[in-house]
Amino acid sequence: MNVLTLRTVLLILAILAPHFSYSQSTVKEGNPIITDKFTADPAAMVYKDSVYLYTGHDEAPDSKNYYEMKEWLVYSSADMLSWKAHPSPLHVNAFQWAKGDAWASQVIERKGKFYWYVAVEHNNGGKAIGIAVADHPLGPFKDAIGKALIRNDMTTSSKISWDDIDPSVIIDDDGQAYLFWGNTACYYAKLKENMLELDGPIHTIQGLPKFTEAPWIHKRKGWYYLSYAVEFPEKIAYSMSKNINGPWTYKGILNEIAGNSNTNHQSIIQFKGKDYFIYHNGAINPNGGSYRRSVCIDRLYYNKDGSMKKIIMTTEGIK
Ligand code: FUB
Repeated sequence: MNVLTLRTVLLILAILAPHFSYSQSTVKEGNPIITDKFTADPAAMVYKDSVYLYTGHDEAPDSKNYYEMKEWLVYSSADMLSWKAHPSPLHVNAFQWAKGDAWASQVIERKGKFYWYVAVEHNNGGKAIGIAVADHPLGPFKDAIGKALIRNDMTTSSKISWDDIDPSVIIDDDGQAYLFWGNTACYYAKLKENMLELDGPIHTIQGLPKFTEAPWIHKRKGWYYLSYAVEFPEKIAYSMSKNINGPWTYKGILNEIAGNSNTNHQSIIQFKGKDYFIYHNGAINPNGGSYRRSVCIDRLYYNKDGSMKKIIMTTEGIK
């Protein structure tokens, strides 16, 4: 085999590897759903007959009281109970313009491509939002634009350097895509059809009392829901609107403080007719906590008027 052929074979194997090499397949009852690693900032995507659960990876040693996050993880399930762990599809080193901090993220599909919006620390300082792209939900993902989509100098409503984190993305029924994100100020902007460029100005959202971070945008039966973390330690609250541009009406607390974790970071999906609230706590003993977090899932229920019932966090999880 000559060098060129060998290189081609190795490249094909690298591309196919994520689809065949499952490192773990578990049917585990109860919360947290993953116990062999610390997982945080869940963002679930329903695609065809499966749910793909993208998470951050808390790697801080027990002695460290701050985030240590270098890569993102992905799990898949056809029933929300049995989760397959796949090789990490994205490392922060994929973004040459970033120097670390693989923080919260969300993946969305458009026309057979998968766009992964991630928060990282920019080489020039301040948090920023990048985009990775792939042809399959399990990757391989690569930097889609070779630079940050959102930089700290592009947003001025909050003076802190970490206000450009926690991206959440939606494609509305008319095909218009929107990106939401923020910390202490909540921002949103339209995305072009290519999902790689902003399509207009960045707006700062009003009507989200005590907004801290972690916006998650979803739509159901003509209502837009913007859930987000409030205060610190964080609870999850939400606002509703009939228009994605607002005005937003505050609807109250959706989830209480998640035990011994300062953060809670929710993802909301409907899958096979049931609604789920996915979040993290610090429940793995003995070292779980704010910087060694674990993803949990509980059921979400709506009232007849479209508002959401308060989440009951359980150790039993879903059945
Ligand atoms: O994981 C790092 C940060 O903690 C996230 O960006 C926030 O949402 C909080 O969960």
